[in-house]
Amino acid sequence: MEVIHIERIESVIVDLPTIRPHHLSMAVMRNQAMVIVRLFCSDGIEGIGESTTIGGLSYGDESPEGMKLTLDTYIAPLLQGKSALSINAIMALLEYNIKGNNFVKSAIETALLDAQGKRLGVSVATLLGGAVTQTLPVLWTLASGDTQKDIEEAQALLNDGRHNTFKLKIGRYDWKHDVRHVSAIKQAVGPDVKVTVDVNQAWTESVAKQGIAQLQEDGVDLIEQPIIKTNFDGLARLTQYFKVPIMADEAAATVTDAFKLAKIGGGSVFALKISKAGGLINIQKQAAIAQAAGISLYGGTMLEGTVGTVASAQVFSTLHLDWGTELFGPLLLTEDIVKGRLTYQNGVMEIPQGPGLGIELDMNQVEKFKRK
Ligand code: MUC
Ligand code: MG
Repeated sequence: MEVIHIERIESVIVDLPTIRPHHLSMAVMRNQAMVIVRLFCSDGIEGIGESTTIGGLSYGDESPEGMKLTLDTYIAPLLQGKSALSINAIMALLEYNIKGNNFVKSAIETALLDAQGKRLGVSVATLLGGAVTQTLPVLWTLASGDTQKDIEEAQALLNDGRHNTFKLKIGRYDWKHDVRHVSAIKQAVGPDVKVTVDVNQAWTESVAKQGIAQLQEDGVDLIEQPIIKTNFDGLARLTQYFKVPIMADEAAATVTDAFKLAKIGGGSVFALKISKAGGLINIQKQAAIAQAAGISLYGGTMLEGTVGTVASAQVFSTLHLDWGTELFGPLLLTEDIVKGRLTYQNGVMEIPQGPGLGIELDMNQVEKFKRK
C-alpha cells in the first residue's frame, strides 16, 4: 500500500444537554461536553474519535478543555506527516512523547481505526480480529437523584422493553440512606430485574463492609467500585469476603491496573472503558488478562456520545462480556451529532455495520453545538 500520511488533526468541544440531571457521587451532570477529533489523511479519508469525561475534572484527571489543548498543542503537530497506516507505531510514538492523557489517546486511536476501516472497507471490529456479535446488551442507569422518580423511570423503560437491567448511582449521601434508596427500587422492579450499584469510590472499606452486606441481602446483583480506586488490597478483601460480585471500575483503568488487580483477586468483574485504557487495543489486552485470571468483563462507558459509544461497541463486540454493557450514553442526550441515531430496543443496541465505525458526523449539528 502506498504511504498515506496524516495531514492534520482538528478537535472541537461539543456541549449537548442531558434529558434530565444525572446524579453521581462526585457530580451532577446537566449536559455533556465531548471532544470530537477529526483526523484527515492524505488519501482523502477522514477518521473520527471522541474524548469524553464526566463532570469536568471531578471524575478523571483530563478535562474537556485540557483534552482539546493537548490535542491541538501537542498531539496534532507530533502526528502531522506520520504514516496513518501503522496504528501500533502511532500509539507507540504517543506513548513515548505524551505521558498519561489516556482519554485523548483513545480518541486518536479510534480516529485512526475508523480511517483504516473506511480505507479497507471493513468495520473497526474486523480490524480488531472480528466481532462475535452484532448486538450488545445495554442497561440503563437510574440517577435522577430521587427514589420515586427512579422507580417511575425504571417502570416506563421496562414497559417499553428498552432495558431490563438497571444500575443505580450511589455514594452521594449517608450509606444507610443510599442502601434504603436501592432496596426501594429493587423491591419495586422485582426479583427478575437485575439491579447493580455504582458507589464511585465513595465508601471507606469499613462502611463498604456494612453497606455491601445489606445490599447483598436485598438481592443486588453487582457492586461497582465501592472504595477508593487506589485501595487494590481492599478491593481484593471485599471480593473474597462477599458472595455478590465486586466490580473494579476506576481501579481497573489501564492494562497495568488490570494485571495488578488480577494478581491479587481485586474484583471478580472488570469494567472496561476505552477512555481509561487509552484505546481499543488496550481493551483487548485488559480482556486477555481478565480471561486468564478468571475475571468477568463488563462494557463500561464514560457517558460518551455516539462516536465514543460506537468505538466502545466495536471493540466490545470482539469479546465475551458476562455482564453486558452500559453503552447508553447517547440516550442520555437530547440531541446527537451523527446522521441517524443508534437503535436501542429489547435490552440491546445494534452495532453499526458499515466500514470503520459505521457512522458519519452531522456537521450541521456539530456546528450548532460546538463551543464557541
Ligand atoms: C461510571 O463510573 O461507571 C457510567 C454510567 C453512569 O451513569 O456513569 C458512568 C460512570
Ligand atoms: Mg463506574
